[in-house]
Amino acid sequence: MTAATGSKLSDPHLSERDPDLFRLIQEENKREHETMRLIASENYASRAVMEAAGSCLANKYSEGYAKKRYYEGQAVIDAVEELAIARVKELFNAEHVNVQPYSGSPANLAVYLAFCQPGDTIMGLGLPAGGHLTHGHTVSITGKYFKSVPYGVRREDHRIDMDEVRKLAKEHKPKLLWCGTTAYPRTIDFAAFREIATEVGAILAADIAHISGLVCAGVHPSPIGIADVVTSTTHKTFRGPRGGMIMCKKEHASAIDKAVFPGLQGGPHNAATAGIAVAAKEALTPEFKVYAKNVVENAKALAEALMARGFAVTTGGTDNHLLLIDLTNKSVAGKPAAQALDKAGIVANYNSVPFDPRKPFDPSGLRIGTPAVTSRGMGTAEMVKLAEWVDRVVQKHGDEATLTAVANEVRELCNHFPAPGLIVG
Ligand code: DSN
Repeated sequence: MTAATGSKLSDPHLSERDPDLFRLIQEENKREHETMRLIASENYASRAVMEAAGSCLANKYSEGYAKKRYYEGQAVIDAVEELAIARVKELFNAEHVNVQPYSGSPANLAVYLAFCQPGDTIMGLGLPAGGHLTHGHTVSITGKYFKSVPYGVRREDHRIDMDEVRKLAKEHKPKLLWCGTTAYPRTIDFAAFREIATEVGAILAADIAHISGLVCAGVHPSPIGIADVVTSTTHKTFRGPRGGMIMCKKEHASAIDKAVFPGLQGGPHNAATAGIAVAAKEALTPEFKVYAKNVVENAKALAEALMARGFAVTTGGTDNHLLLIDLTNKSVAGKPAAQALDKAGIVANYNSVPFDPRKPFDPSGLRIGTPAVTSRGMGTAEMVKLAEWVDRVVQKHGDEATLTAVANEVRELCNHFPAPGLIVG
């Protein structure tokens, strides 16, 4: 029998180990640099966030919570998680914080697990009106395992219909009432939702995934202290790594923590936790407050410039980081418009508009958000230019020469606004 001899694994850089993948990442880096990122849920995380999120912390398993783990070797991981929690608590003034959810959907599932039994009634903004799948949509587990009663927006102004919310809540007595949106350009009235939840004895959950960066910077009202529980992703306006977090009142801390682990998840993604800690540190700075204010100013400027060019912006404008354009008065629907814009270096997504007669896969609208371009330092002058490009592309969506010409102009502008976290050159 021969004894096994140890052999050291080779450990070259990615460019050498896997040139194919390296090339793909370079391609994406180039695309992200040369195009205008206008998907409302996307952003550029800073270099510091990316470094933390790509660190050796990803190697460690750490089921449980600080000082109560199931594996040894946790001194650093405990410190990282406690740092992330402390910073998020300070930022949002939250009583209790859990930073372990893998993303927004698992964070929302933890809320169901903490407060509901299968078959319970829940209420949320319907997807076609700007809600999220996990707020009870029929194709989601949350619409299959719970009795979901969606509320909507008013036909006349496309704003959330609080009278309808109250009427439905009184009639159906939900266990859980969601407020929170993915495609809604206006301020959410958390206090009005609180009143209704209290009247019917529901748990009020606020999903602030899209607006958490705006909330912690004070440019959107905060649901902390109003809602029983608040969930968020960490990579949208918050500018962190892909991840999720839950904030709640102390009385719900144990139910939420148990729901996340061991209820739903195994070991937390510790490198993501570290990225959240860095993002929270960044969000505590005056610079971030200016950033968040600029996100909203840019969205408003873009909405104004588009409306001046005859675009129908739903609700007549925006209070937050996004706008929804209804293209019904144009010669092109949402999907072909989004595809033409993509070819022109303007990356947004097609989206249903309220009461959309078209199907979700081929809807009437476009959703455009300003978080990422604002991270590059673009301002209202660039938004006016962007509106002109959108107009040109929508008018000439079938004309390849126009799309190429706009893409060249977009690239030229982007060269003046390097994005955080990317390697340029
Ligand atoms: N995918 C996100 C968005 O684009 O709004 C929601 O989860």
